[in-house]
Amino acid sequence: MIPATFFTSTTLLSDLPISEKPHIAMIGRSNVGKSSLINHLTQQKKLARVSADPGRTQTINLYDIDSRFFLVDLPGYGYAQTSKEKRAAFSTMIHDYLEQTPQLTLIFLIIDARIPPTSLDAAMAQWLQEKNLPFVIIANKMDKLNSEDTRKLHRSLETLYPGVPTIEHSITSGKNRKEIWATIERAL
Ligand SMILES: Nc1nc2c(ncn2[C@@H]2O[C@H](COP(=O)(O)OP(=O)(O)O)[C@@H](O)[C@H]2O)c(=O)[nH]1
Ligand SMILES: [Mg+2]
Repeated sequence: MIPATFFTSTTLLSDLPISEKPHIAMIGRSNVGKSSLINHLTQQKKLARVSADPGRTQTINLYDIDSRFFLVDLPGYGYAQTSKEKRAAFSTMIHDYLEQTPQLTLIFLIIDARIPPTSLDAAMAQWLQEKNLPFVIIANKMDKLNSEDTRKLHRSLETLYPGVPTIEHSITSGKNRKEIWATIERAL
């Protein structure tokens, strides 16, 4: 098992560690499975808090992975029941973090494979491309799709995000956990 521990939780970029260790960040809408992916990768069920209750993670949470790098759990965007002011602040915090963290090595943009990509996901992908930030799309909850749904998903991903690498993933089936690790290792 990979040694993984909670490192810090903050809303202030200035509180982030000065360490030069790489950051691998999870972004995506609330409830899409960002925290679950961290737990799945590290095989620790309770490392990152998973919630059935959307909009919970409102801080930037860092997890130390084997003293080599940080996995970073970011607040979900677009949760409708968060107040408008808070939503604006979260999105500023997310964008500031993504733009102002030189240690940021790779971003996993996690989408729910069951729902056609939302305008927020598309806006985020476009913004990441504009900023030249390295990202990979994780199509999550693949256990919920049949083969016809999977074909449709790929068609829509190819149309919306041409050329962006995509990895299918599921915590339930364990699909592509190793492939995601390999992607992280290549980025480090
Ligand atoms: N079926 C299924 N459910 C998942 C998967 N990943 C996460 N979930 C569920 O989705 C919900 C939200 O997960 P969470 O990790 O808290 O999402 P976050 O808000 O993006 O951090 C939880 O009930 C998880 O158990 C998956 O691959 N398949
Ligand atoms: Mg979460």
